[in-house]
Amino acid sequence: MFLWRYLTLLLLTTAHTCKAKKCGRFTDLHLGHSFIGTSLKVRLLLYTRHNDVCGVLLSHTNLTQHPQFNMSKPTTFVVHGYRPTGSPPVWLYITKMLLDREDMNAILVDWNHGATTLDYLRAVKTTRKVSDNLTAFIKMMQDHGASLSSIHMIGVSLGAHISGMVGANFNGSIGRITGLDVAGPSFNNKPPEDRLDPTDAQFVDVLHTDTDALGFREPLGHIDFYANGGADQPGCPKTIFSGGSYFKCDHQKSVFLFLDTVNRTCFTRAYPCSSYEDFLAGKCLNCDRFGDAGCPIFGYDVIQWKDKLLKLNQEKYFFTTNADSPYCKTNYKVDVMIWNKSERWGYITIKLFDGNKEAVATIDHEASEFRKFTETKMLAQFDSDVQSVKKVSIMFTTGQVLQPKRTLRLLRVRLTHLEVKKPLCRYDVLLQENTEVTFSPLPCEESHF
Ligand SMILES: [Ca+2]
Ligand SMILES: [Ca+2]
Repeated sequence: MFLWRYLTLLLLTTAHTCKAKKCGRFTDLHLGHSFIGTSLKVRLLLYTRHNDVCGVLLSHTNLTQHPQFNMSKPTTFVVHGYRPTGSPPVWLYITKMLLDREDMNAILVDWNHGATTLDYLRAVKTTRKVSDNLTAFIKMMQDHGASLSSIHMIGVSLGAHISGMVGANFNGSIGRITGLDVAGPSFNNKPPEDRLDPTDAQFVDVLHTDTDALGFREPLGHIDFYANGGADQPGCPKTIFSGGSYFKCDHQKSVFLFLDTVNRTCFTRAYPCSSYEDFLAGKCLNCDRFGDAGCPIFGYDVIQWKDKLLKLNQEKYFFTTNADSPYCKTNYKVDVMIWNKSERWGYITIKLFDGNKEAVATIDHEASEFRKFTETKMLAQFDSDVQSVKKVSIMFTTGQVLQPKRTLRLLRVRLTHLEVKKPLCRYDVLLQENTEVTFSPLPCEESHF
């Protein structure tokens, strides 16, 4: 809903402004161009707070004719990737979002002529030329007083490798490169000089959303986020019968997840872990190495963790999301102790209520094991945040339909919001399989044990 309102507003404003003066627009091509193939043309569209919806087509030779291009402000380049159909990316409003967030020069790098071809390898070959073009442009910016540290390049797919090549041309002096589902095909297993890597900028942050198809598998930056494990995204089609979106949905999700952090819709902490399975099992919730700041927040603001991250080894960071915006989940640590004589295996669904709102988490990535007087620790990821929890409901299921229904006798259940950290407890709860039990949570008293 929010996205559509944003787009409509943007279209109306653009239409209005463009009547008054000519706005530079992203090149719109079609499938015919893709069949024939296109030769490279790099167009740079500048947006600032004076012209946040009407792009100015920048000259590659003379910057003095663009008074709104202020070199004392930070500059963010947004670089797209392969465009097999020739159409403009759907996320072009990113420049407006960046400007709403920060006073800067936001430059959309339009290399649609070059990216539009049925031959992916041809587009890959073109990336080096795009990076040379941008390198020459940034050198010209330097001549006009811009500092490399104040440059941020946001690269999508092939655009991330282009950003990496530009960064390498400046020996890693560019301030920051953000790679959004960095292209995998023909780059996986390539040496660092032929792809994005941590030496390409002072800080390199990377988001992986489609490691099993279009995205890059291994870590490439100072921090690498693997959303929902990095391979497949919730809300994206699982079969080819869903048409074209099957191919690009996971890949494109990287941009939407990032945008939610630019406009502060989302606040998602990511946890370093050796595998997604261990993360889901709640084994990687320790953030001590980051001190008071806690584990890094995914997205635009991760730059605040730069100094700490530069001292650490490359590692995978995990978080999960909802299928739609707002994508953030709310994480709780759940500790359960039972007093059944024999062990139980099963799945837990928890709901939190504040009187109006309800949040749900199902812990079903694998069956949890419950043993007498032994604490079972789980990670519960709720689809929304409930500020003041008045009621909690829990349901236990084994997933087995043929065996008699089981019971789970909880000696104690403890829920700890990972941000708020004030635990909620309940003692002596009897769960009948597949039957929801609702109760009011109590403050936890360690004296019970
Ligand atoms: Ca590199
Ligand atoms: Ca995938």
